[in-house]
Amino acid sequence: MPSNSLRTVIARVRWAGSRAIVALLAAIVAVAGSFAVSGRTPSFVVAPVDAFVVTTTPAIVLTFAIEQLGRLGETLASLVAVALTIGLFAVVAQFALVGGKTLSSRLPIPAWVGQPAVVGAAMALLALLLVGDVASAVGTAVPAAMLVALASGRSGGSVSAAGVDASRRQLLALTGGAFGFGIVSYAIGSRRSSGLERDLETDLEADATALSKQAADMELAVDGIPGLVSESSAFFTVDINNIDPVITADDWTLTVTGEVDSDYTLTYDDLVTGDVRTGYNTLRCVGEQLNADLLDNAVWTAVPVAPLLERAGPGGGCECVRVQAADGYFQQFPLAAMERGYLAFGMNGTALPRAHGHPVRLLIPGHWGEINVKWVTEFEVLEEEVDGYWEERGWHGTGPVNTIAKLWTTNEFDDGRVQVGGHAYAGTRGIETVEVSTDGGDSWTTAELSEAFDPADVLGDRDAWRQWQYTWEPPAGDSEVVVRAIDGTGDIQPEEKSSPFPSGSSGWVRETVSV
Ligand SMILES: Nc1nc2c(c(=O)[nH]1)N[C@H]1C(S)=C(S)[C@@H](COP(=O)(O)O)O[C@H]1N2
Ligand SMILES: [Mo]
Repeated sequence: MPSNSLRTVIARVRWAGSRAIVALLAAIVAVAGSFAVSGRTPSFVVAPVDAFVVTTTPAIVLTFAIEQLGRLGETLASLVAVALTIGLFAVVAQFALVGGKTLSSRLPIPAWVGQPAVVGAAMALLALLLVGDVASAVGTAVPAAMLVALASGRSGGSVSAAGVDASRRQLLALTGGAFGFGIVSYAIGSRRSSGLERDLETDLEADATALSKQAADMELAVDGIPGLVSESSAFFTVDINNIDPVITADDWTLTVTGEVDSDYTLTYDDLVTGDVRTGYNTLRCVGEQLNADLLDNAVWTAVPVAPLLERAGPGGGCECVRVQAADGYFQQFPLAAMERGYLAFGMNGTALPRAHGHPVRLLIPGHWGEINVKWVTEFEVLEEEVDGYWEERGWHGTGPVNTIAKLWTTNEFDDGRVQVGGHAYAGTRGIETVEVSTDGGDSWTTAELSEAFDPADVLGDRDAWRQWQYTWEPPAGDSEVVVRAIDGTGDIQPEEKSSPFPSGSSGWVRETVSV
């Protein structure tokens, strides 16, 4: 009977089509539910997929993303990770829908019970495999099961025995519902994940506040450039993963191991009762474009690394250490640099924010941002040198930072004068002078500089930026403004341009000013 078999085929296709849509919607609400429960933490089911995406992305693509895309690259990577996770859950949901139907036909339970139960269980199992977190797993299972239950066909008020067999109108309603649930989950999840940061001792906070005030008093009056101390929330972040580790101060330990006389493990309370210092320190990322702003300064609360290393009695053939972090990041660099480093647990008068390495990060004065390892967990003294995370990908990020004068703002005054300004930084060499040319580099004038911080207030001598400004009356037409810094050793910032990869951008910043 051809018409009958045709009907069967149509019915099959419809069931397959609506099943695929229901599986996709179930996956969307499952992932959203996990976010509502976990927020941006490693318990969110997207976290391991995100880490997988980052580690399997070829170095050349990563370099492009860092150099050319910056924040946008991070957002794209996040979206790819979310899409892949939803895809993974959808495939599993698809099998679970079929399995649920088969199960119902074998057992005396209706499909509209069997399918939601099996889909819910499958989502929970997948979440457990991915993140091993029961709350997150329940967060995926409940909304997915509910969605499948709602999708179970009801004709004329009676529940269809066939299970998922949604009409087009029903599918539309479910799609709307799933996206609505996604938005609500996003809002709930975004509000979580704070509150794990400890209060700093009040006296440490007072020291930090005093240094912030002092910096504010030293600032030049220039519109459009950042202050001398960056707010923690505005301080740039660069991470290998889009989802930061969650480590409480009580859970944190640091192990000093490898080629040492005796290993030991330090707790947070051991650390903060050490030789605590408060001071300015500037970080700059090796991956930033010449005139970009992956450069910030904060007031850190920290203890020196040297006595902590000394306590273990470091040996080994290379005079070098590998530092490991909770996000799988690692760096290797000389003991000599480590011995001038700090372990920071406070930033601008509060506990170190999660984005900046809560509860403890390294600060290695004068070196590129990448060796300032966040969420630090282990120092391993080595016998032989090994590559760090970024060295494995072709970067040379462990050397001292390049000298840079940034031109971040141009202000035109009513009287016809023009002001240019920005920040300058040269690591532990310090900034001595900033010079400005308004004729393309033929002649140079000294710019006004913000007063240098007292080295006693800086973690790492002179390792803090300064502000500069220059105001003049330009002739009508175009002026080519060029800016360069001279560091504390008297070296002029090199003129030659180089791109960030592999050793950091350098060269003079040039800008055409037209009046
Ligand atoms: N554990 C860990 N530490 C890390 C990174 C990272 O991805 N993981 N990124 C590094 C890089 S490349 C830079 S530039 C600095 C940035 O520090 P910030 O995010 O606090 O500004 O952290 C460094 N420390
Ligand atoms: Mo970096």
